[in-house]
Amino acid sequence: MTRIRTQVGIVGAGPAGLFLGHLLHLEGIDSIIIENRAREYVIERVRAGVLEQGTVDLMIETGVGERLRREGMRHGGVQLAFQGRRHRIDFEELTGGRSITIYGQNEVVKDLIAARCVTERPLYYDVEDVAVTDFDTPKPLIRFRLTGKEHEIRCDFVAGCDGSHGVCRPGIPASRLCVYEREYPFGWLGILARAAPSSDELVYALHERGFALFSMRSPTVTRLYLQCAPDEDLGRWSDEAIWAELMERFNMSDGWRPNRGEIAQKSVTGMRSVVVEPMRHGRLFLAGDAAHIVPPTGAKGMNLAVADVRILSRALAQYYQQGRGDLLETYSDRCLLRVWRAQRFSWWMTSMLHRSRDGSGFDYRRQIAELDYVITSRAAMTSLAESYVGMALG
Ligand code: RFL
Ligand code: PHB
Repeated sequence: MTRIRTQVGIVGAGPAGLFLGHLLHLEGIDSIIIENRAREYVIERVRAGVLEQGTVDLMIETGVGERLRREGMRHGGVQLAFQGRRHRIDFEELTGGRSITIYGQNEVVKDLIAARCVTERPLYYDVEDVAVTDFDTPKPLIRFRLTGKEHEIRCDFVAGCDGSHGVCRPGIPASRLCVYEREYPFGWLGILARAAPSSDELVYALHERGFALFSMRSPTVTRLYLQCAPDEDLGRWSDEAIWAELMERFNMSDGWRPNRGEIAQKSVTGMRSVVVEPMRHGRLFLAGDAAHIVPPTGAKGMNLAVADVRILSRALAQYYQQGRGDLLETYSDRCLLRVWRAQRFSWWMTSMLHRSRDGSGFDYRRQIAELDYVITSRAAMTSLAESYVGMALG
């Protein structure tokens, strides 16, 4: 048995866990990060692409934004497409100069891993059988196996940053949690294509056949999504069928289309909204997807994870530097304010842009009216823009 002692034990090396480790290091606080997947798997996983201004600013301020500054693609707006036409929502003009940046989640993760390696603080991959206990006592315990050996970490606090399928949240007695949940009756089929983006901005499209999203990762890689069934069988989709469906849904009267290219990756994701309250149990603090999930239409998941750990790192810094726990006490409430705002926005974007299968046509006409309102009313487009670029980080 290997026994280790640290101040903060972090479970999960996604954006939440790695960013927390980085922020704590800058405050002089010791941590150990454990991850049950392989390093390559975590880096290769294709996920989010949109960073809010606050996330970008935090990366730059804390010294992990150098490559982001060089390679991130700054976007001053997005486009909404319906009935064959695209309409621009100008974020910069509507929000006093705020914008979003396209930079893959895996790039964020790579930059944070590089920063962690420089600190020489521990980051263990491929750990097995993780169990978190004693978080109701002053000395929580994390147990796991690494290369066949049992390990125990005694710490002051545990950060549950282990995503939606982790062990931290299920380790809390159900009677002490309130879980709010909504499943959506659709999923996204996503592809990465080796093709130059044919638009400088994202295009969110509602078509009679369903939602489609045009995004990108770099000047040579386009990212595209199609609304599908939540349990869609990818095997039924040949590359040709995916392109045919995309071209149909992005059929614009000005002739605009995504560029085609070799499909490098494809996957299907279901969509749900989840919020766990409270986000703290004794000395266990949940952050990121471990505490909440949003449907991806609002592009908020990773940004929420970063916002949570920023609040948590400040609270822990106050505890260690001033011996005070008031920011730890208010951690959950402060995070949940932003989380529920993001849930509302993500739900609204999802319901406005996806085709329900009720077949009556009422919802579709209502959605077109809503989109028409958003592109013609300055108040409505400002509301979308403000929520999309995100609340300033507190
Ligand atoms: P993660 O990234 O899931 O990381 C959790 C980590 O914990 C590990 N883990 C464990 N480690 C140790 N022991 C255990 N028992 C463990 N169990 C699990 C996991 O292997 C993993 O490495 O959660 P985190 O850090 O909270 O980050 C959240 C984000 O990953 C997520 O919210 C976003 O990807 C959501 N998302 C988007 N967010 C945005 O901000 N902007 C976007 O444009 C955006 N687009 C998306 C998205 C998510 C998508 N999918 C695939 C769900 C688009 C898609 C399609
Ligand atoms: C992405 O580029 O992967 C992306 C962009 C916008 C979203 C979701 C995902 O709303």
